[in-house]
Amino acid sequence: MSGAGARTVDVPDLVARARRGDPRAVARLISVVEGGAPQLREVMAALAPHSGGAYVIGLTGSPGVGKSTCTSALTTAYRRAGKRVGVLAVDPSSPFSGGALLGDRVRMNDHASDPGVYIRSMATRGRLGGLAEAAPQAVRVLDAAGCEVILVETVGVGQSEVEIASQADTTVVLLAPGMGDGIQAAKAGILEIGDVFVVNKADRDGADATVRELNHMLGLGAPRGPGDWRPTVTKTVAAHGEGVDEVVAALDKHRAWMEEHGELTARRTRRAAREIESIAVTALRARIADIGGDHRLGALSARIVAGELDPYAAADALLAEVTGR
Ligand SMILES: Nc1nc2c(ncn2[C@@H]2O[C@H](COP(=O)(O)OP(=O)(O)O)[C@@H](O)[C@H]2O)c(=O)[nH]1
Ligand SMILES: [Mg+2]
Repeated sequence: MSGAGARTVDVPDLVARARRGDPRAVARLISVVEGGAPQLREVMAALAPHSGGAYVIGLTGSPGVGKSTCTSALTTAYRRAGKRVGVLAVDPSSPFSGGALLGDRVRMNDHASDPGVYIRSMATRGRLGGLAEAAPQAVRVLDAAGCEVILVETVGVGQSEVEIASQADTTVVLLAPGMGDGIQAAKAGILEIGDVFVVNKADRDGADATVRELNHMLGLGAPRGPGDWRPTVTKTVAAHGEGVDEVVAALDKHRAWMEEHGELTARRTRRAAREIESIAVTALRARIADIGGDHRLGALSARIVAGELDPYAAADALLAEVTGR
């Protein structure tokens, strides 16, 4: 190996090892996709034939609601059912990334020593856009590595997190009693994205009221047809593993419903379409920069201001230059 030496990645070897369940190979592949390394394209091409087998579950909700605790409890439940589990924590304050109470860390350490569980937390790098782009690629790595269930934890506070949640096959929205969480949920638009709702911390006062409020608000939504999915609402005490089997049952039910109605493929197809578009738009921006975008834009803009050109014709001219047509 010469020149690029140390940074060169033997992609076919790495993919083969990841598929045999080597956690270091999985970690390396995720680092490649996360860092947008030169071999990102080669990695994605090598993974493509091996993806599509995983059931991707997104968990979202306000900080502190119990997403990490619930993710851990779900991991335990799926492991008991003999499934290989991948966990992707994109919550920067997540216990998976070490920012938690000792109890949470101990629980995750239990999973960390289990060869049937792969846990990865993703840095936001202070840029939500970067995160949104890398997360689906990291999911693909876990998928190709043979994880049958992938749990993706995200903070449900902004548009970007909502987008990440929408990259899952099934989206779980967590709420907790009190703190006006129900109203916050409506504001953040997460009522629309939830397939399975979980009222966690049911050991606290007001859980039943939150369930009622949630059911009421879900009932106010668009009228559903007879075959439509009706979001489920269950209570959990994730810290004690209570109610987790009911959540698993709700997830099974939602997955079965999606398969029966062609919704699983439809969702994945919509997701892929958005992903292609996003990659293409990013590539287009890069090419505009390559052809001296600022200069070209400046010249075209001056002609618009002078009344010689309209913005649509100017955009056409720019696109023609970029695409060579
Ligand atoms: N009382 C109670 N506390 C819980 C429950 N589930 C989680 N917690 C605690 O709530 C805190 C936040 O949980 P965490 O899973 O980190 O929330 P996240 O920020 O949504 O990931 C931790 O101290 C947990 O131990 C529960 O069901 N009941
Ligand atoms: Mg967390």
